[in-house]
Amino acid sequence: MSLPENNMAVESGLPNFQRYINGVPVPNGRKMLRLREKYIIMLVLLTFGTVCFGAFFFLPDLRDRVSMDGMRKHLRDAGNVIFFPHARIGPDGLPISDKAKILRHDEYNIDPHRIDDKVRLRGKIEAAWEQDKMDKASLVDPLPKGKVEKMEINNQVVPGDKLLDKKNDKLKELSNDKQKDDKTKKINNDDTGDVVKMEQQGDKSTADETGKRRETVLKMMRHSWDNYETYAWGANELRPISRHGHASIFGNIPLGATIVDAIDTLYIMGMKKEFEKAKDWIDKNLKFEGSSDLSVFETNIRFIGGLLSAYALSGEEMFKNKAKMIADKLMPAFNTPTGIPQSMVNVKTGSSRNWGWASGGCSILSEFGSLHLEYSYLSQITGDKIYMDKVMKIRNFIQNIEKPQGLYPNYLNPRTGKWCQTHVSMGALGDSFYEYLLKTWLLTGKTDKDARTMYDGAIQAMEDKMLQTSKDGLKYFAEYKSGRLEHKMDHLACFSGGMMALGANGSSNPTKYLHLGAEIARTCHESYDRSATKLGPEAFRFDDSTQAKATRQNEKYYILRPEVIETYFYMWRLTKEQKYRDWAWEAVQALEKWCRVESGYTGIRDVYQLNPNKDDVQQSFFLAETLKYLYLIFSEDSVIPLHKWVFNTEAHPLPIKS
Ligand code: DMJ
Repeated sequence: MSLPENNMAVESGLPNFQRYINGVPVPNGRKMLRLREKYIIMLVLLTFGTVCFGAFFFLPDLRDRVSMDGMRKHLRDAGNVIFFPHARIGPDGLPISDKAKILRHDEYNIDPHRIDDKVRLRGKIEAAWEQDKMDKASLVDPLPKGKVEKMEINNQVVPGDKLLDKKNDKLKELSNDKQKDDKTKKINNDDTGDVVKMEQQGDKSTADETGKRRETVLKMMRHSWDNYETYAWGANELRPISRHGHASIFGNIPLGATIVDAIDTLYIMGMKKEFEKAKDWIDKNLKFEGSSDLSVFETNIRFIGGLLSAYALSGEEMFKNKAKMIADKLMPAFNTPTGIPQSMVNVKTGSSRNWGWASGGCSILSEFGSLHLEYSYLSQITGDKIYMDKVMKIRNFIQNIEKPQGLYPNYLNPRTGKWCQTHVSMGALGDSFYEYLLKTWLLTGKTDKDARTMYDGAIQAMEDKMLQTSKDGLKYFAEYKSGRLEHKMDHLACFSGGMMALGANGSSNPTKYLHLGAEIARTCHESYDRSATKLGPEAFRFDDSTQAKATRQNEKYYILRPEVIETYFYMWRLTKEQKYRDWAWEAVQALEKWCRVESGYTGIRDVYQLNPNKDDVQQSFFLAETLKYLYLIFSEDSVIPLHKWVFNTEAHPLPIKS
């Protein structure tokens, strides 16, 4: 049987490159490529070229870091984490797999300081609690219990022994006497009958208006607190719309994060009944015994900071003991060759680790750099130097290693002691490191000169490399990424206006830094003013067509953050320009309009939309920071005076060492 003509390959048993289409042989022998084939080849070459170009210019980490030797070290240092990555935990405390979605660092509702979600986590007021009602006047010029040598109250020097012996009565008496002299006006708080001291300065109308604004903030605090108490007592945070507890960054163990974070605000606002209830809960329930990985940074700034502040304000030993108990549980994090702590500790097992996403398991600058205030104060009040030793080891290490162009990158490997990349930020991942250098200098009564020197050097480098002026004249700190700038400023970075102003005194050029603080405040105010809700986005950008506005959907949310208001607070205290009080009042009105719900306050998903969707989370820092700074803006300077107190990064005041 003859084979069909078109089956020559089978016939000969040899390969043949004859092609057939529908059984019909396609003639061989064509020498030229068809036009379509040429286009395909060109397209392939073009794609290849684009990928190479992109890899070189847009992946600076790779360009900087990829070498066989580097790769070998990276694999060695990563240990088994690289093969068995830890489960990542979502903001509600559930493993990400349970959420059936991927959490990204900048995803909506993720605080970059909360790590994996980013994620994402600061004399006492020796005024006594009055037996029947809280007299706000007794909050004047507070000092820490047992540490007072002498105290100046309204220009009178009072010896420490007198204060200690008759502390509350004496303070109240002195304050009240002075108030009478000054014809200080008092008004009744309609909720409780508590007495709030009015302005001593300015004309009557200013005083009245400011007093009303302060009352409004007090009512906001009551609304937040009462609803937390009603619907989420003992849980970490409140879900104000669904009306139940929210696990938060601290996972499913109910640690009462809101109670501890807010307790000093309750004290400062004179909410005595609530303070006592919070104190009782902490005394009986705050144990930190569950098995959960906790962020060392967030636990420090919110829990240890909150407890230390409550101790400094009230003198109650219980707060100090609780702070020490928690700090002791975090100790395993510091067991690294460099002393740079890891990000998380399991308080039950004592195991510690870093976030997998953090540049391959590195420690984060803003986290290990934001322990110094709390740990040094804890050593001071307990007499145990172990806490101070831990933070001094971090300090010495950072001080001695090489800084690329004077800058401090966001990630550091705690095993090798090398920077993990060269991204630098005044916002997420960097921010409070700089803040703590300055504030450590202040907390030590300006004796820790190394801290000041490091602060000045870091700020100078950031000014040189990152400080920008937009087309319409707004100053902002861009993000520095391996020599290139990303023209974006985080809401978090807006704290830097206040920091610049606070650091002006003691700098080489006080006028310049006070002015820079004012400029950053203006920029951040613009980011609020340019939105429909008059609240600011999570991050805003600058380019040819955009100035101080968010351009990406996942940067348009507002989660009750404090940083812009924090800067208004410092600018008000340091300049006394009325506009800062007015800007703060704008924020109050916007919060009332868009974030207040029947059972508390919620974040919103898009500041550029009227009637925005809500995230149903009342963050604990709203009570700890946002409301506290608002209250202080509308109070006299003698309520937490800046020459006696330093706020940690969660707005928890600690007394300056005299
Ligand atoms: C707070 O927990 C602290 O202010 C921290 O330093 C940064 N992020 C939040 C509030 O936005």
